[in-house]
Amino acid sequence: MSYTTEVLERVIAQNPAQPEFHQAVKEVLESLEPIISQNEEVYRKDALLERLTTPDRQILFRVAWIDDQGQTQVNNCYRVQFNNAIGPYKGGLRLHPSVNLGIIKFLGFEQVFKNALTGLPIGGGKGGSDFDPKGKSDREIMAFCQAFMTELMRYIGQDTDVPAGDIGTGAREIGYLFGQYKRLKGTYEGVLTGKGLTYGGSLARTEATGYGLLYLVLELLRDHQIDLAGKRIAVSGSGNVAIYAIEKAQQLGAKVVTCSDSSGWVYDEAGIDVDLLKEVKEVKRARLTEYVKQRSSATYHEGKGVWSVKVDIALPCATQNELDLADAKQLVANQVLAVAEGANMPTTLEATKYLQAQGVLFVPGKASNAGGVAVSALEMSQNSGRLSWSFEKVDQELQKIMTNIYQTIAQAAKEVGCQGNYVVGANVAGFKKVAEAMQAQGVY
Ligand code: NDP
Ligand code: 2IT
Repeated sequence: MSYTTEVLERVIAQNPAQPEFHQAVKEVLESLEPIISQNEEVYRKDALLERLTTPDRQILFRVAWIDDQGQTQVNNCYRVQFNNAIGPYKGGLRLHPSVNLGIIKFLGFEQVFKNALTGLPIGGGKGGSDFDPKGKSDREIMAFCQAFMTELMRYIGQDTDVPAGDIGTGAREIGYLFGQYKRLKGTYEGVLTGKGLTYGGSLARTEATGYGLLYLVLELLRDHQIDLAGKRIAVSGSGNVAIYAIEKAQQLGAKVVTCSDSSGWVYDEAGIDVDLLKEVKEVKRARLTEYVKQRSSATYHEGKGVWSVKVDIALPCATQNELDLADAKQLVANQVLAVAEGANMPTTLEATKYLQAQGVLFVPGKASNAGGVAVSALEMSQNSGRLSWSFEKVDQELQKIMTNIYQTIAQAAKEVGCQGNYVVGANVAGFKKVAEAMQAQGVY
C-alpha cells in the first residue's frame, strides 16, 4: 500500500465520525502522491505525513454564560493548534451550532497549507464553539465571548497562537474577545486579528478575503486571456467574504446576480446592490427577505438554488460542501468558465473532480481565500511595529500576495505534470514549504 493511502486509512481509523476532516486530508494526500512517492523512504522514516495530519494540540473546554432570561447556558469550545512549523498558530474562530471537533480539525488542517501559500510566517490553527450567535442580544454575545476568552486565553498569545474571525465571528465578537484578553492578561498585545481600527486593527482586513478572492480570479483569468469585466457571477453566502467579493467583482466590471443565506437565496438581475446588502446584513443583521423588500429587481427563493443560475463564474462563499455534484453538473450545463472558492472546502470532492474533468478552471479555497489570513498577518506585523498602514498600502500588498499565490500554485502544478490542476498546485506548494521547515527543525 502506498504511504499516502496508509496514512489516510490511519487518519480515518483514528478520527472516527469526522467526515469533513477525512475529506480535507484525502484531497491533500491524493494530490501529494506524485511527490511523496519520489521520496517515500525518507518521508516514511520521518513519519512526516503522520505528523502533518495530526494536530500538535487539540484543546476542548466548556464555557458557561447567563442569557437574558437568567438561564445558564453551556457551550462546547475548541482550539486546534495544528502545525507551527513556519510561524505561530494562526486561524479563525467559528461560532455556529454545527461546530464540532471534526469541523475545527478540517479547518485547521486546511489553514496549515493556506497560510504557507501566503508566503508569510504563520502556522495553522482553528477554533470555535457550537454557540449560535443568531438572535442573541449584544449582551448575550458579550457574555459568551467573555466566558470563551476566560478559558481560551491560557492557550493563545501574540507569539504562540493568534485567532481571528470566521463564520459567526466578526468585528463585534473580536472586540469583546480582545477586551477580555486584555483585562485578564494585563498586556496590550496583538493576540487577535480582525480588530477594530481604533484598537490595533488593520485597514482592509474587513475587505481582505473577498477582495483577495477577486484579485486571484483576475490573475487566473488573465493567464487564460479571459476578461473579468462583463462576466456574470453567482456568489453564495451574504457574510463577510461574500459581501466584499461582490463589492470587488462589481468594481472590476462584473455583474453579481446572486447571494444567499442559510434560509434562502436572492436573484437580482440588475446586479446585487452591495450597499443595501451591507445595510441588511452588517447593520440590521436581518435575513435576505429584507433585501428583496427594498429591491424591485430582485426575487427571493427559499432553500438552495444559487448554482442553478446561468453564470460565467461561480464563487461559493458560505460554508463547506455547499456545492455538490448535482450543482457542478448544473453549472457545467450552463457553461461556467471558472469556480473559485471563497469559503473553506465549499465544493465536495466529487464536484471538484467533475468540474476539473469538464475543463472548468477551479481554484481551491486554501489558495483563493487566503487574502483574509494574509492581511491578518499584515495586522500582526503592524501591531509588532506599533504602526498602522494606509488602506492603499495594505490593499497593494494583498494584490501582490494573491497574484503570487496564483503564480505559485500554477507553477507547482506544472512541475508535477498536472498543469492547470490548482488543487494539486496548492497542496504541493503548501506541503513543500511546511515539510521542509518540519524536517529542518528535527523530530517533534
Ligand atoms: P459570516 O458568518 O460572515 O457569513 C457566513 C455566510 O454563510 C452567511 O451568509 C451564512 O448564512 C452562510 N452560512 C453559514 N453556514 C451556513 C450553512 N450551514 N448553510 C448555509 N449557509 C450558511 O462568515 P464568513 O463570510 O466570514 O465565512 C464564510 C466562509 O468563508 C466560511 O467557510 C469561512 O470559513 C470562510 N473564510 C472566511 C474568512 C474570513 O476572513 N472571514 C477567510 C477565509 C475563509 P446565515 O447568516 O443564514 O447563517
Ligand atoms: O479561514 C480563514 O482563513 C479565516 N477565517 C481567517 C483566519 C485569520 O487568521 O485571519
